Amino acid sequence: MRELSIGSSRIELVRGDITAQDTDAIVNAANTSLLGGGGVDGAIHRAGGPAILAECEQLGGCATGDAKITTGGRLTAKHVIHTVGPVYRDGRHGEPDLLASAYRRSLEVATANGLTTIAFPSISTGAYRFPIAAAARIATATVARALRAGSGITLVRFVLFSATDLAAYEQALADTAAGLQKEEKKR
Ligand code: AR6
Repeated sequence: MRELSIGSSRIELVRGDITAQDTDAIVNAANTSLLGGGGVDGAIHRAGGPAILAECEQLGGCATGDAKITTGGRLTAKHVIHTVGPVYRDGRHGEPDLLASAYRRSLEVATANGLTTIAFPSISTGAYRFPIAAAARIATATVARALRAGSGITLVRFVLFSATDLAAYEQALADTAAGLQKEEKKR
C-alpha cells in the first residue's frame, strides 16, 4: 500500500531524497547536539546551506524523542523540523516509545507552526540501527493515530531511500490500515 486516507488527511510513501521534497517542512533525523552529522542530517545541511546550522546553534540541542524547528535555508521546503530518534540497542531500552515520540513531536511542532504538509525520512533506521520492519510499523501507526485525532496536517509523506525500505513501509502501512479498520468496527 502506497497511500492511506484518514479523514481529510493522507499518508503517502515515495522512494526518493528527503532534501528534494516540496512539503511545508521536511524532517531531519538529527542527533541531540543538532550540530550536524551524516546521512539525512548531512544531506539536509549540505542542500540547505549554512543558515540552518546557524539557527540550530541557538537551539541548545534537542532531547531524544523531541523535535525543534528552523527555517529551510535554500531548500524548497520552508522549514526543517529536527527530531532525534533513539539509538537502537535491543528494543528494551524504551526505543519504540522514543521513536513514536519523535514522530508525534514532529507533527506537534508542525501543527504549532501552522504547517499542513510534512515529509519524514525513516528516522533511526540508518546510523542508529533501528530494525526497519519494526520502525516502519511504529512510524506509520503513530502518524495514522495523530492524523485520526486531527492535527491540521493534510499530508504526511514518508520518503524512503531504498527499494527495500519502501517495501517495509508498504507492508507497515497496510498493517496500520487494517488495524485502523478493526478499531473502527469495534466502535
Ligand atoms: N533522503 C532520504 N533518506 C535518506 C537520505 C536522503 N537524502 N539519506 C539517508 N537516508 P540516518 P538515523 C536514509 O543515518 O538512523 C546522523 O549522523 C537512510 O538510508 O540519516 O536516525 C545524525 O546526525 C536511513 O534509512 O538517521 C545522527 O547522529 C534513514 O534515512 C544519526 O545520523 C535514516 O538514516 C541519526 O541516525
